[in-house]
Amino acid sequence: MADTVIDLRSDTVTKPSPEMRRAMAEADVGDDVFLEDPTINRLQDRAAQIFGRESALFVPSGTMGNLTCIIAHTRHGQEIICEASGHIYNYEMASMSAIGGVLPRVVAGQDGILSWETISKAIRPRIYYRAQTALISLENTHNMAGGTVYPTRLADEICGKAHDAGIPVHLDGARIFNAATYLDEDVARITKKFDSVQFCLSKGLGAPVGSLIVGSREFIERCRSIRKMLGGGMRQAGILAAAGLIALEKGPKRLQVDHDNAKVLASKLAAIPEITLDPAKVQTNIVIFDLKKSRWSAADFLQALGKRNVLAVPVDAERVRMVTHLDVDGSEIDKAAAIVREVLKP
Ligand code: TLP
Repeated sequence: MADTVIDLRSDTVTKPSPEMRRAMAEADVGDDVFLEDPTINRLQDRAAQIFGRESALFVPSGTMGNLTCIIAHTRHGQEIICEASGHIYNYEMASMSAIGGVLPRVVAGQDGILSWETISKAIRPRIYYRAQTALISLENTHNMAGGTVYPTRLADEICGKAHDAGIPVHLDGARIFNAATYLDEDVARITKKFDSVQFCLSKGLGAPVGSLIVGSREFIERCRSIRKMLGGGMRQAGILAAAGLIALEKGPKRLQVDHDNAKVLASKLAAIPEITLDPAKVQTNIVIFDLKKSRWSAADFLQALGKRNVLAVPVDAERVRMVTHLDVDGSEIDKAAAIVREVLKP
C-alpha cells in the first residue's frame, strides 16, 4: 500500500465503478443528434424530473454547459455579473467573451457568496449608450472559495430581485448535490428560482464524463442548437449516459461521507502550525489552506508532497486545494494529513 497515490487534486479524478462500466457496455444507444439515443433520453428525463423542470440536456462538460446557457441567455455586447473567484470567470478559457461575445462584470463575494446588495450595484443603468446587464451567474457550491454553500433564502432572494429587474439568473451548480447534502434540502428546491442550472455528473457523483443543463422546454431547445454549434452534438453517447444514470441515482446518497472526510482532513491540517485554515468554514468536500506561515510556496510544497504520493492543486502562490471524493477513504485522509505534517516540519 506504500505506493498508493492519494489523489486529492479534484473530485473529477474518480474512476467509473464496475457497475458503471457494465452499464456502459450494455447501454442501449442510438444517434443523439437525431434524438434517438434511448439512454441519453432517459438520463435527460430523469434529470428534469429530479430538478422539477420541463427539460434537460446532456453536455460533454460543465464548461460547455455553462457556455451554452450563457449564449442562450445573452446577445453579443452585453454583460454578465459573476463572482470574482468564480469558475466561469477564471477557469473557462474566457469562453463567455471569446465565443459568447459578452463581458464579465465581476463582483467579490463573502467566501464566494454574493448578496443582492453587491450585485445590484453592478447592474448597468438602462441607458442606450451603456452595455446592458443580461445575466447574473452564481456558483453553488463555490469551488475556489472552498466549497461554500448559498443559503437557500439568499439564492431565492437574489433570483427574485433579479427577475424584478428583468434579469435572468444562471446557476453553475457543478457541485449542487454537495450543496443539497450540506443544506439537507433537495436540489429541486434549492435551484427552483434559477432560470437555468448546469450540474456535473463527473465530479462527486462519480461519472467519467458529462454534465446536464436543466430549464424550461423552450430554453433547452435553444440550448440544443447552441450545443450543436459548439461541437457538442454527440452520437451514440448513451454509453456515457448509462454511467451518468448510475451517478445521478447513487452519487448524491454518499456525498456526506466526502463531507465528513473533508472535515476530518481540515481539522488535522489546521492543527499543523505552518498551516492557516479555519476548519469551521469547511462545509462540503473542498479544503483550501494557506501556507503563508511556512517557508513554502504552494508550488514547492506540492512538488514535495507529490514525491510522497499525495496530490493536490495550487489555488495561488500560497494556497493549496484538496478535494475529497469517492476514491479516497478515511484511512487515506489520515495518511495524507500525516504526510503533509511531515513535509512541512521545519
Ligand atoms: N472544476 C475543476 C477545475 O476546472 C478547477 C475542478 O477540479 O474543480 N463549474 C465549476 C464550479 C467547476 O468546479 C468546474 C470544474 C466546472 C464548472 C467545469 O466543469 P468541466 O471540468 O466538466 O468543464
